[in-house]
Amino acid sequence: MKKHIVSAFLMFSIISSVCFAQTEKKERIPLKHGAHRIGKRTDAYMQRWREYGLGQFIHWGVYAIPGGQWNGKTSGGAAEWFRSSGLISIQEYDNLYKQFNPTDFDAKAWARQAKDMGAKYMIFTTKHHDGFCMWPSKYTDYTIANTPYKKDIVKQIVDAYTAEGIDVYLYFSIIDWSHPGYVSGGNINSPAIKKAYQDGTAENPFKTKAEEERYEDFKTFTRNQLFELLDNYPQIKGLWFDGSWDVAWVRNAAWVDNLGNELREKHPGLIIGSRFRSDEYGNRHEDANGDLIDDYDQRYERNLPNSLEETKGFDWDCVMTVPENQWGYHRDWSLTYIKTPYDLVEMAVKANSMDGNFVINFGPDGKGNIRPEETNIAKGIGEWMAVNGEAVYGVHHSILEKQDWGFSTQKGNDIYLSVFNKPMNNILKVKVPRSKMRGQVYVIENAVFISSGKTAVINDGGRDKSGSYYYNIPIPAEYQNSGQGFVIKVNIKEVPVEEKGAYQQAIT
Ligand code: FHN
Repeated sequence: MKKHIVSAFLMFSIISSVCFAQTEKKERIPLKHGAHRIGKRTDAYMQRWREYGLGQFIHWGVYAIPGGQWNGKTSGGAAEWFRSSGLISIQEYDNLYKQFNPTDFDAKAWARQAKDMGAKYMIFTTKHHDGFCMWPSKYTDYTIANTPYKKDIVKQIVDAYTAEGIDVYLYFSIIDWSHPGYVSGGNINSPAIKKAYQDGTAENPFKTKAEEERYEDFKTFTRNQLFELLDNYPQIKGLWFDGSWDVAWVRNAAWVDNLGNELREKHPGLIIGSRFRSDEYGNRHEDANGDLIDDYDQRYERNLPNSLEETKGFDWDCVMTVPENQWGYHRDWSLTYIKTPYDLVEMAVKANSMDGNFVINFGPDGKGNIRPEETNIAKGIGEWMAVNGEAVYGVHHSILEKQDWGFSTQKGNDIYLSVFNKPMNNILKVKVPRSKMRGQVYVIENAVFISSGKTAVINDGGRDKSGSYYYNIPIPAEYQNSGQGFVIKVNIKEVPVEEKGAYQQAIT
């Protein structure tokens, strides 16, 4: 008997120590340059950002002149990386600006097109990795001021888009191949480089003392340019950084962190995503404790998260190309699959259903024209947004679980069912979860097809073992072959329910 008591006690101790170990809180790593806030920003600027739903990205620079081709040869790589394609000499590339004369550029027409597409914010490349500045920076000669065109392109963009009510964010590349002090220490995203960096065995990116000193000049130059952008274009809402994976930049985490504070101090409300800086251990986006660095997660480039859980509750956006991987203008779009307006709308709503914004990239040509294919895409998306935009703007993820027919978003008690995979039987089965309140259930009331304003028929489909209700909504003929995603807006309500016996589990 005693033996049994002892072993029961032992078992209890083992179980409780295992449980304790499991629930024990992970020690937080003290960080000086990790996230400076746990949880989301709650101010009005960021609230506005959260409500955008859809944005436009524009990659434009001197790389638009070759457009991925040179001397009859075509690069399969990204057009904005053409300087490194091997098809053009560095010297030729670095002199392209002398021909940059985009006489067809009409910022107002671009802004109108973006507005008609339904974009609420836009991101413009002030300077890509080649270092060419689309504004007349006083800190370098490699700028628009020294082209035949001469006029400040950033100013025209900021003014025109702001006038259309579209918020502007300025893209700025940390990588700058044109600056003599710029040094690349490799990409911290590479596991081997990151490990070496953390072990202290990484090669010093600076080969000489002089190189290290020149990098200090580069830092000052970068800082000056950023302040110059904020001075010149005070209407902008945020800075969109790129290329900060560079180890030379990562090594300067403390300095970069301080720069971020200075920029925010100068420009209240400034929004900066997670591509600006790393913590002192080289962690980007999420710091060593898993907290988001800066205001929103910028990890989603050309891909979307698969679930709301994957986003970890962070604010985020996804930037998407129309071809597979072309941001700048590439003359030959036959190289990869080209997304259709349908694809892009579906991706946008998918992003919105997981609390993200979706940003579609455009790459105008060397004369300042948006290519006809992109104009058609903007038009197609705009037509859908004009009718169904309610399902995209100012919404958040809904209480419904992800269902096979598409995505759902929510605003107050309205849930938008965006249907992209219409069921073969033309009956939409909608699963509504049980309320978390005991004795209550969610019920759907009033369902409307938002493009026609017609009321949808809602048939009760019964409930399952979890207490979730099913509704069957017949899809009318006009939506059965429309070839487009459509939206049904339903109103959801919590009501008391009378329990009628338990569901019996299968006995197997
Ligand atoms: O190398 C760039 C690329 O050219 C493009 O600008 C994208 C946009 O997010 N960012 C970099 C790759 O992540």
